[in-house]
Amino acid sequence: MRVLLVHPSPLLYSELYLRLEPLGLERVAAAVRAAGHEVRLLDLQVFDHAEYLRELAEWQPRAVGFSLNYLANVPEVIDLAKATRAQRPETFVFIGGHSASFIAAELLDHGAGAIDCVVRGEGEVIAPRVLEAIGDGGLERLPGVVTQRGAGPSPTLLENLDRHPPARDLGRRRHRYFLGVLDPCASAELTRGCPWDCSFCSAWTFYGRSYRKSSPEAAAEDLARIREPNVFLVDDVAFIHAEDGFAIGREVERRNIRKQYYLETRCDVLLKNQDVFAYWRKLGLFYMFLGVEALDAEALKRHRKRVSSDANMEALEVARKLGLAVAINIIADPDWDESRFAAVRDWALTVPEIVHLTVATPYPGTETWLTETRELTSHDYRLFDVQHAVLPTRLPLQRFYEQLIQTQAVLNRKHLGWGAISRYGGPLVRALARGQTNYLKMLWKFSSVYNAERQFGDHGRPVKYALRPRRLVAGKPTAAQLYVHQPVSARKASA
Ligand code: B12
Ligand code: SF4
Repeated sequence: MRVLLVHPSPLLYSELYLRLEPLGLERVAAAVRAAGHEVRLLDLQVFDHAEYLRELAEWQPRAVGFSLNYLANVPEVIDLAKATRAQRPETFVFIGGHSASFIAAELLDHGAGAIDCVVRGEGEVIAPRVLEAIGDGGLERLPGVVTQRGAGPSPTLLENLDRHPPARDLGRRRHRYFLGVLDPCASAELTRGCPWDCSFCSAWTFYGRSYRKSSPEAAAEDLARIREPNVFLVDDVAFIHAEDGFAIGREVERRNIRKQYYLETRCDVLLKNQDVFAYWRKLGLFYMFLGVEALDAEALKRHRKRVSSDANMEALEVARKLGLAVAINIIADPDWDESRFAAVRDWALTVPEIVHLTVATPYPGTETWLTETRELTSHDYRLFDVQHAVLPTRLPLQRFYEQLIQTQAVLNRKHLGWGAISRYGGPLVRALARGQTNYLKMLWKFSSVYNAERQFGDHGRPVKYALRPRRLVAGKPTAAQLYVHQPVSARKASA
């Protein structure tokens, strides 16, 4: 059957720093294609809604699957599902992805009959089974599948990450994918999952705190297939186990694959496994993101980061010695006043790293969603993008945004505008020589994207779809309340 897989539009972030291929959807596409279906992929980060509706009318897919990793995309995806149903009532509509997995029932409610099912958890194994079951009435018995009639058992994890490498050939307008100066940039996955349990994050609750790896051969084979000169390694925490990083690296070296890489990791992992990062530096590692999150011990404890401030600073030193470009993130709490913002600005200006600020946001699927006692000030999905405050601010809201933007603007001077030209002149010239202008276009865009008035104004928009109110839990949340894929210990206990 004809299956169209769709990724929604970009959020605030992607208007400026990056735009990346929908890797998860490409893996689902590979699995669906392997099951014998004809598959197309449409990424609304680089196509528009009119182009989607045209494809629907002209290609007439039997099924449309939407990827919903980001909560802020919920209203868009619901409206697209409704538009799909209105235009082609016989088309089967299903939704999967990270955020969808935590709010399956409420998506079906919002869809008011336009969504046939929501698929929780990893899509590679289950998506072909869903397509097979269309029309037989037994969808809700499949693992991870939720329909208006009920929900199947817990989703099952993909046993072998080597299966279904991403169908990158289905991507169109790939030249539009970039990550800062890495322009153009592809994405790849070497390992999946995270064994830590930070309170603000849902990567661990999604995968049941599991960790899986590709075989060195399959990982290198996948990198070898990539045509772009730059690769974003999307692993939640890169090189948790040094031996896995070395094994893949050796295979990359053996095949003489030359790329520039960006990856994300933890400071304690960098400290512990310096050798593997140094090795990958030789293989082309260029840019890395370190999840610092907070400068003080109290906030690190609240985030359950399990790392000390001293270790974070030591890791920055190590990254500098390795000659890596580093971006770090700090979580701004809505409770911050002017002096806290000023302290971050002062600190950030003393370090060479690129410092990002995101706003503390309880997401469904995180522990803070269940335990954060401050009331949410908004249930508008669109504001859940870590750039808006959905908890009460100590400062008047507009003043909070002014401080946030002022701080981001100061920090951004380092890597946007003329600051960037002086730092990244070489890579920029190389990108331009390849005809790539994504990075150049973003250099002077900061104030049109990040704008206190725009962000404040976003709170006044009429809300068509609202997030279901939370039910707080007393004490520690249970596995059933937290996880999409149940951790091995919980699976054993319920067996
Ligand atoms: C890579 C990544 C990005 C990339 C996105 C690339 C892209 N175009 O999709 C970039 C860097 C742009 C990004 C940005 C942001 N991200 Co991000 N990102 C990730 C990360 C680390 C990995 C995602 C990934 O590629 N995984 C590998 C692939 C194979 O898995 P997958 O995409 O989940 O797909 C699988 C399933 O979800 C499912 N599936 C997916 N789609 C579909 C569709 C169907 C039909 C089916 C059946 C199944 C299915 O099957 C796939 C295969 O198993 C996740 C963490 C995580 N572990 O998920 C955070 C994560 C998704 N990001 C998050 C956030 C908050 C953001 C930002 C808002 C802010 C920020 N600071 O990071 C921005 C805004 C994004 C935007 N749209 O503009 C949060 C999500 C919060 C939420 N609930 O909304 C996560 C969970 C991180 C976290 N720590 O909590 N991100
Ligand atoms: S923030 Fe990073 S280390 Fe913490 S749980 Fe999420 S992915 Fe793991």
